[in-house]
Amino acid sequence: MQTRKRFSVTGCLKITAIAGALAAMALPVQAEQWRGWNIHPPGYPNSVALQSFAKEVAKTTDGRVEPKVYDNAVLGDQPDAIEQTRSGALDFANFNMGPMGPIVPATNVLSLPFIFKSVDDMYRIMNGEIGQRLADALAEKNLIALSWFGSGARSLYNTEHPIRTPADVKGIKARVMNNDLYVEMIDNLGGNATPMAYGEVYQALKTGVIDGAENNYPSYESSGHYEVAKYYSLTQHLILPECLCVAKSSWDALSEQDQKAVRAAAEHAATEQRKLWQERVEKSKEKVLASGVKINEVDDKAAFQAKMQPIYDEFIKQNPQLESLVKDIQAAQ
Ligand code: BDP
Repeated sequence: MQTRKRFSVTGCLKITAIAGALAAMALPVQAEQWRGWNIHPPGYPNSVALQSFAKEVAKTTDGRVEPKVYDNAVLGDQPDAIEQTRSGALDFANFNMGPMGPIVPATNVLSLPFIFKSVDDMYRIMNGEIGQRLADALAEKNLIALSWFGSGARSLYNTEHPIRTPADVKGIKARVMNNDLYVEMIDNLGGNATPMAYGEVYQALKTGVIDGAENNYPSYESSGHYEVAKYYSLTQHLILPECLCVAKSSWDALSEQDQKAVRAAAEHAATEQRKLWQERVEKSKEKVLASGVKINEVDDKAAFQAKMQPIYDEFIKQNPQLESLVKDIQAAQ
């Protein structure tokens, strides 16, 4: 008697086909829904670039990661959002390095007034080995910086008068971002610094709680601050890079292939943001001028710089381990 075969070839094929169909039906790949924080309104260069990032990531990970960007800081103010991203409650964000300083001390080097001579110097330096050192410092605090955006140069603006010399800052109540270095910066110029969330500045200017603030042209314009504070003085005291950062826990959950795709999308987003930025600076400048804003050069930038020396001295005294980073940035320009 012939032994019966356990499985016929056709039976095997059928089972394989059924199993395959079941797997396809019952186990669609679970997409990672990523929540992204953005402080700016739709249409702002950073917002547009973040949308491009989200779209490219969804496409190049074949839908395994689905980022969604929440504009206008609806998920919280910046210091809060930094903590949320560190803990993995948020998956990605575009952060300015100003409010990052209190959390990642090495990034405070970027907040030393006048450390960068130009926006181009900042881009070049952040694209290189120094940018990598800063990315490493961020990674230690659970933030994976994938690319660097620009945010131009920040200048002082106020409701009272043009600022031409440090003496003109005397008595001005100026809002600063959340970082003690900026409090010292304004105090050293003779003003009164008031740290405050970005979203509260418009109202504070309107009600006279503060007389001024400092920012780049696009933010001065898009926030509406120019409607109230009509004197924009080109102190250009800070040239701050911004990161496109991913939460370490979200990053670590990705396959190597998806990490590559996400990094490439972040780099493309930075290229787009930098290009859109330049265009927006011009548009914002035109818009504020058309509304009657008075823009002035400062007569003697060196006078402002000289007032910042004690900040450098104190910073290096408090953070001797960061002296080489300061020196390396200076030497690279
Ligand atoms: C803008 C930055 C944003 C800051 C804001 C501020 O892009 O990240 O939060 O300034 O002044 O230029 O708070």
